[in-house]
Amino acid sequence: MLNNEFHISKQAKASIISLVCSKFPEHRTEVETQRSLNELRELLRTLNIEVGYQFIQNRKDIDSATILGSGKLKEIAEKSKEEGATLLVFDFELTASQIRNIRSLTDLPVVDRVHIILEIFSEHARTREAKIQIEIARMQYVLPRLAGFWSHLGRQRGGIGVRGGEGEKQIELDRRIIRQRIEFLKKELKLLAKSREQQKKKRQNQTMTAALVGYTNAGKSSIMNRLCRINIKEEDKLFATLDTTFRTLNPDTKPPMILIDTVGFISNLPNTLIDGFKTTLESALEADLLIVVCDISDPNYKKQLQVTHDVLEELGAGDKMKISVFNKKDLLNDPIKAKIVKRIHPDSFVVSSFNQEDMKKLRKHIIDYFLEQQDHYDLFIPYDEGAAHGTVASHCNVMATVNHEKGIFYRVRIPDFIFEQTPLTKYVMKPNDPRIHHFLEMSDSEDNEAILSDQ
Ligand SMILES: Nc1nc2c(ncn2[C@@H]2O[C@H](COP(=O)(O)OP(=O)(O)OP(=O)(O)O)[C@@H](O)[C@H]2O)c(=O)[nH]1
Ligand SMILES: [Mg+2]
Repeated sequence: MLNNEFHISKQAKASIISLVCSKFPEHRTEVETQRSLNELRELLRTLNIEVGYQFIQNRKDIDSATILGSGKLKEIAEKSKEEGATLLVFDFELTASQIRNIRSLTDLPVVDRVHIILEIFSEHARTREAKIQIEIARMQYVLPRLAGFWSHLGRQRGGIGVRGGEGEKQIELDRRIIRQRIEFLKKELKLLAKSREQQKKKRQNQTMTAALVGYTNAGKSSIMNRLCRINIKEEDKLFATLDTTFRTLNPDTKPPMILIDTVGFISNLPNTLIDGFKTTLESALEADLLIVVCDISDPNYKKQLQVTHDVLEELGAGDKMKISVFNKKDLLNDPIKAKIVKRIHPDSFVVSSFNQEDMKKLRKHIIDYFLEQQDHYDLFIPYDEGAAHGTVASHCNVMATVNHEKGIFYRVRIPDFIFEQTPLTKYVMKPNDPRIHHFLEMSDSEDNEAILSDQ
């Protein structure tokens, strides 16, 4: 029904349209406008929609009825039709009446950037929760714009348009159906959220989590794949990932370390989607560590990084512990750029997810970070206490071991709330025990190689 009818036809050829206007955020200068249009091209490429002409108008003020001037819009329509374009895509959000007005001036279907993003999201959603969130967002977007859509649809259906009274009645009916559907979906979403909450409680205190966040196409899923050696969809398309995915970074650590892959950010993310994805992102934002991934080869990487930090701030994750990862260094023509970035962000990693050495270093850094968060304990366990040795193996991260004639010395790292639940407390050596220094000298000290060894 409605749900299918509001999808954009993939056979469309689109003209893309924007403006430069000092009063219009994100479109104040030619550079900003062009940057955003390039991104719109990528969004359309992701949908396999061909892009024809690009039009930009310089304006002092915005025309509230049509944004661009009516003369310009007529010219755009003429040229677009000549070229065989069947769709006008505006690189900013349009209101219902603006869509209607532009449509009647140009006699071509009109969609905006938000509609395109929603279209991509609805194609890429995989889990039930993501699908519902997108359907709600789409319907909330469609609801006020229904009249505009109806006139397209009337034409598409019978080629004769919709007669006044009949159309209005139908619109009212559609509105009611959509509102009921939104209510129904919201209830379903609540139920799903409840079960996710229960799963989260189960995970809490049993795992350490790091979430990969960042602009769309930065390489989050690729890094996740390399770090966990698994296979998550990675594609040169915007918004390849829409569902939060959990994977074990290292099954050998205690508790296990989990990496989370998340949906990518984009500038001007539609508000309806920010709300919808807050729930999906929430589990990621509760992670102990955020790994902020940025595509350093993109000329707009600074802007992308800014958007990422702004969205994190908006989601209340501004103060979380973060590691910055600048990815795709292999695509840099000028190696100086990597050095400059490293100087500005001294604690960051400049990597390529294709480079094994880089991924190994990053993985070690994340694991070390988690281990350093844990308390260390020095234990001495006599040989005949078999159960205790078993507990060390099953519950602790063993950083060093030394065999002695009476037993085994262990230096372990383990969160205190877990350690206190084990029967190991009675084997803890006093901090000033002179044997500790001696044992540590004999061992390779805090060598994490065992924990880092390939899975
Ligand atoms: N040259 C190069 N390409 C990379 C690198 N890392 C990832 N890519 C490519 O960049 C594209 C996007 O990668 P993804 O891992 O899907 O990006 P993502 O951040 O998960 O994107 P979304 O899920 O859309 O938010 C894919 O075509 C990857 O193969 C890299 O280090 N160098
Ligand atoms: Mg991804």
